[in-house]
Order: sequence, then structure tokens, then C-alpha cells
Amino acid sequence: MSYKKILTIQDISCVGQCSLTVALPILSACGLETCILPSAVLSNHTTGFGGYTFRDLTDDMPAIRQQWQKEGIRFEAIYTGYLGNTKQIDYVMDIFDTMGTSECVKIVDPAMADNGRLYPGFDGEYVAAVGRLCSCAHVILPNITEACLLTDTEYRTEYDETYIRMLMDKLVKLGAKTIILTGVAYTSDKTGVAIFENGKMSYYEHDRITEGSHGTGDVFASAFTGALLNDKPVFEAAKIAADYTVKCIEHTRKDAAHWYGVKFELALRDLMEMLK
Ligand code: PXL
Repeated sequence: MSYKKILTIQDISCVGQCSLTVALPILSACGLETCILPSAVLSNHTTGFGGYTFRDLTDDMPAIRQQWQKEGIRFEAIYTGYLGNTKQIDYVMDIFDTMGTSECVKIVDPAMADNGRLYPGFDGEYVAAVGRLCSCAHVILPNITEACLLTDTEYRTEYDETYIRMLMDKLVKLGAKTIILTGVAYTSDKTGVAIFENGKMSYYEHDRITEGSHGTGDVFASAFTGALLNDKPVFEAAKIAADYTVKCIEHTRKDAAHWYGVKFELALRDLMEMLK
């Protein structure tokens, strides 16, 4: 694998093991030069804590991009996660258009919702903007809640393959070539990832651990991106990311005080081994 430079755009939640504090170490462990563009700085993430501070960095984004452009900096991949507002999404689309190499891989995790609900602070206008961003991506990684919001589909907790195929067909119409739909569980003890690539759907199933799964979307998306840029095929990259995420949850599940994230650091060696 050649040494690649990737840009990841998401918030810094200072406490809570999500977004940049997860993406940066995971991508680095995958052997990638990882540049960051923080979309906001929060004291902690927005789910489960009693409150949070939020410093919006939207207005810094255009000047940072211009400076990079002056320096002739280009990225071989751009991966986005949690973004703060609709204006930021326009700036990110501009970065997609101007800051990638000719082969740049654009990966969008539409991190905005889970368990049937939007994260605090987001609304329908934001969902529509995330949909526009997804249409500019090569790969999108929604969970089922995000997929429903993006496609205006009723959210269900119980479903069959027909429902997942219908969601996938609607996601394809958004425009991304490759779709990784996470948290697809047909039984109570297993869950998995549905993958759409080159017109075909496949499914990777693994054990389902119900406790302690906050932030696993970011862990999965970062590990998937790291594996893909290590030249792993899409299905293999999704499998590696899923297996790594399960290991992270296993390290965390017995520690009730650690409800806000997963101990992803303890499984980084396993991830590096899986990439060999
Ligand atoms: O992708 C999870 C995430 C990232 N960043 C912030 C969040 C969340 C989920 O709650 O609040 C700020």
C-alpha cells in the first residue's frame, strides 16, 4: 500500500470517544497520514450527558481551505462524519470539489441520528443537506435510522430482507455508488452490515452485543475507511470494521461507568493485525 494523505472533517468532542478523537487514532493506526478539519469543538458529545458546550468553527472553514489550496495540498481521500450545520455542508461540498487528487475517494458517514431519532440540534433542513452531501460521495455509511431519514421511509425496529432491499434501492437513488448500511439485524442475537456495490447487495453477519455501543458508528466508519485505503475490497473492509467494532464493544460491555463510548484503543493492535 502506498502512503496516503486523508482529510477527515468532523467535530472534536473533547470527552466521549467519538468523531475526531476516534477517527484520528484509528486512521493513523491504519498507516494513513491523517489531516483534520474540526467542524466544532464540544465539551463532550450530545447524547447521554446532562449538557454540552458547542464552539462552531464554520466560519474558519473557507479560510483554512484557501490556505491549503495556496500550499498546493491535495488529499487522496476525504472522509466526513458529524457536521454542525447546513452551511458547513456547503463548505464540505466545495472541499470535495477542490481539494482532492484526481483519484480522491469521498466517504460520507451521515452521522446525524440513531435509534429512530435525530441527534439534538438537527432538523429536516439539515437532513436534506446531508442527502445532498451523500449524492457527492463514492461511499456512504448510514445506520438504519439515517437511511430512513435520508429516504423518507418509516423507521422500523423489526424488519425483513425486503425492507432492507427497499431502503437500499432508495439510497442508491441518492447517488452514492457504494452503500454500507450498518446495524442490520434479522434476529435478536446477531447483527450485521448490508453492502451494496456494483449493483449487488451482500451481507456480513456477526454477534450482536446490546450493551455499550455509543460511538460505534464512528469507530466502524473510521476502521472501514482505514481498511479501504489499505486497498482492501469493500466487503473485506466492512468485515474488518465490523469485527474490530465488536472487539471494541467486548472490551467495554462489562464496565457500566463507561456508557459514553467504546474502549477502541484496546483493540487497535487487532485492527492492525487484520490489515496485514
Ligand atoms: O457520531 C456520533 C457523534 C459525534 N459527534 C457529536 C455527537 C455524536 C453523537 O451523539 O453528539 C457531537
